[in-house]
Amino acid sequence: MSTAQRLSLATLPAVPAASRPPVDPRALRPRIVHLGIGAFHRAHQALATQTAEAAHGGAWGIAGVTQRSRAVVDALRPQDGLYSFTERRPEGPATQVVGAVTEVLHAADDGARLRELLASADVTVVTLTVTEKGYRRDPSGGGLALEDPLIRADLAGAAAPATVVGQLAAGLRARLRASGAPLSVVSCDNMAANGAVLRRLVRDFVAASAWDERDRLLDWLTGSVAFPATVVDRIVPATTDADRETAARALGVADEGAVTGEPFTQWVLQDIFAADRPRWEEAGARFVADVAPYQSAKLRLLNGAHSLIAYRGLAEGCETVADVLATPWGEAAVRAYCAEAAQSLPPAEGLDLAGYIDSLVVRFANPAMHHRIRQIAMDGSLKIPERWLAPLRELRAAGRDTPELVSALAAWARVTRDHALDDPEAEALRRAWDARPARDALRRLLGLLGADDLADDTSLVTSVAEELRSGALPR
Ligand code: CS2
Repeated sequence: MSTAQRLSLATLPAVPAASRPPVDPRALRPRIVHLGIGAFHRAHQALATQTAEAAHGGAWGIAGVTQRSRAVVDALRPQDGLYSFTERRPEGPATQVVGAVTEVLHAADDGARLRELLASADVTVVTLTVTEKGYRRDPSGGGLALEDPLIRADLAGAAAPATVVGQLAAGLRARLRASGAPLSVVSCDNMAANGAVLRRLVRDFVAASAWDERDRLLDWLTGSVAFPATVVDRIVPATTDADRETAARALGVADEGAVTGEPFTQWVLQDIFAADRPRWEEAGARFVADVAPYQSAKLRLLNGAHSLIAYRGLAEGCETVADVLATPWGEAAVRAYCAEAAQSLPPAEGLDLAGYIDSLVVRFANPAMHHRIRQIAMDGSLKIPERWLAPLRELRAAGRDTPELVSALAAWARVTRDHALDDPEAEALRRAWDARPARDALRRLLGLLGADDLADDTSLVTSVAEELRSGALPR
């Protein structure tokens, strides 16, 4: 079989019919701008957009923007935006081409086109998956980090803003000038209250700018731009060469943009859109008044358990999530952690937490996933506050014991001490261990998580230090 040819509009007719997109990619136009066109977006929102389009039409195409890496541009531009998604079913992979992406932009190189699209009244939705660190929040978890050098440069009027918030604010300003057409800006990142957070960051940026129309822009944002909160869920491991080979075998052409993911997918959105949008409900998305119960359950159970698996697994020499689940302690550790974290979740209608936890164990154990724990361990300093510290604070305030969260923190602390981490705070985390005794190092670590309150909680710090000293193996 020759796969020298790349997937593209020209080679699409050669792809087996069952794997071709259910829509004609040529009939779409950019009506959505997506910031952060990584694997997750391609395996989740882009796929849902295509399903919605196939069922309901609307010509919903996506202009996908990559922030720094040119790899996505190099992968997708020669392929006319086409790529494949391979669902990793335990019984074997299933590959389908997605044709929802109509153009790929690089934020720095294509700044003018990005602004033009954000100003266009034909674009009514902006979605984002830029990871926690893309938001540039103040380390204490509040508003925009106004001291961040890139935010400062963007505020000083960089021609192509380097930060996501700078790009959005500049685009919204251009939109108000062009038409003032309403718009929905949809954060799809793993943060509690992601809509409200993003709204605040954009407003902080505008308020700190020297723009003449600053006040008018803030008024218009209030009345015409919605920032719905969302919960997104699908486990999407980083694509490997083996995945690209699987895709090429299924397609008969090479696909440099291939992505893969688990069968499960979920999208819950706050029903406050300001303008036209794809009928994502056709793809199973749920529109609800309040996403908060879903968000906390997902962040604290799935993502929290993921981080636990990552740090305990690293310390134990495991490679993948499924490896951890296959150890004698893996499933029990996940269940014990989830049982504790679930105590921080209020009962919510339609949310069966016990069933959710059972399904997590099955999803994590899927041997077809090869989900590397190093991928999850990345950027822990930004993930842990959302996943562990929020439930930890609430449970402690309610007078509850938190042995599992304490032991999770000890596992993370051990990894910051013994392993090199991919984290914006990696250097500071390592240097925290210059302090002795361990309790002082732990206080510093908690400070780096923006949790000075917990760093001052002597009983918590002592418990984590004891867990660390005992070197207790996972329960
Ligand atoms: C993971 C998430 O890498 C991580 O931090 O916990 O990417 C997780 O796989 C997704 O949120 C699942 O929806």
